[in-house]
Amino acid sequence: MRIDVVTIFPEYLNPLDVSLVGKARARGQLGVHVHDLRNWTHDRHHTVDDTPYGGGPGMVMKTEPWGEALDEVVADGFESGAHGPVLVVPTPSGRPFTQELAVELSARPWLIFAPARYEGIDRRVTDEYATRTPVYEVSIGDYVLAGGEAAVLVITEAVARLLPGVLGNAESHRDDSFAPGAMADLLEGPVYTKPPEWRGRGIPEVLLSGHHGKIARWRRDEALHRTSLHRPDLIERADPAAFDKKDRETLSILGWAPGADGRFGRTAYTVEQ
Ligand code: 6GU
Repeated sequence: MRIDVVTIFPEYLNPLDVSLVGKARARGQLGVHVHDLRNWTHDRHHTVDDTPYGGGPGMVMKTEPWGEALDEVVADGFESGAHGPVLVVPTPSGRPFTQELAVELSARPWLIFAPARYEGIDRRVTDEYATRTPVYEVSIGDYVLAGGEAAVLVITEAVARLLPGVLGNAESHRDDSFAPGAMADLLEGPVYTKPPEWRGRGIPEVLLSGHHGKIARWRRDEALHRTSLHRPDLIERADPAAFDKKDRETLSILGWAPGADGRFGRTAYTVEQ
């Protein structure tokens, strides 16, 4: 996969040199190219923003530097053999970034990130590129960052770990919270490792039992418990067919019951958690 990032803060992307993404780059599984947007300005002050038409607070990023930058980045990429670019524009007004979208992006050969600072990029830039290539406007959550650079780091890491051969253990993403499959749509419960006792705290007996069925059941119950506590919306949304008889017993203890449509909702009685 090839990744280009055009930004006014190239150093902000330095973390892409380390950890999983850094290793993927070193192994040649990922090519990352960071570009300074100000290289495509022509005035003495390297101006990239201006006041918004219609008034209001803040500044808007200008069309011309972005247009020239993206044209050149796209042309250079094609010249080095890249194909199938998609433009990813991190913005708090984008669609939510989910594991599903990470999987979709990980199947693309070439991502071009255009993170904005200030109040955003002049709309005409995305409108223009949308005529040539898919454009994804993506938000990483319901809060406001000063710019999209942190979102580029988040999205790149979520996508890179899905690339073939990037994770050491091929099975490591099977049980991910939000991964499609066995534990779909439940948060993962707690995990433990040696020593067996630390500051007077032991580990749950069942994990030492060697009884795989009981361990799987315990993990599932912990996942249901944690999901009920932190993400009740996931239980409300879940396909009830995903819950077996034991799950239903656990959900009942946690204060959930199936409604008329079979989907689970809170009962009046909900345990303290
Ligand atoms: Cl992608 N950008 C900014 N500036 N704020 C955000 C965001 C992105 N996602 C959530 N908040």
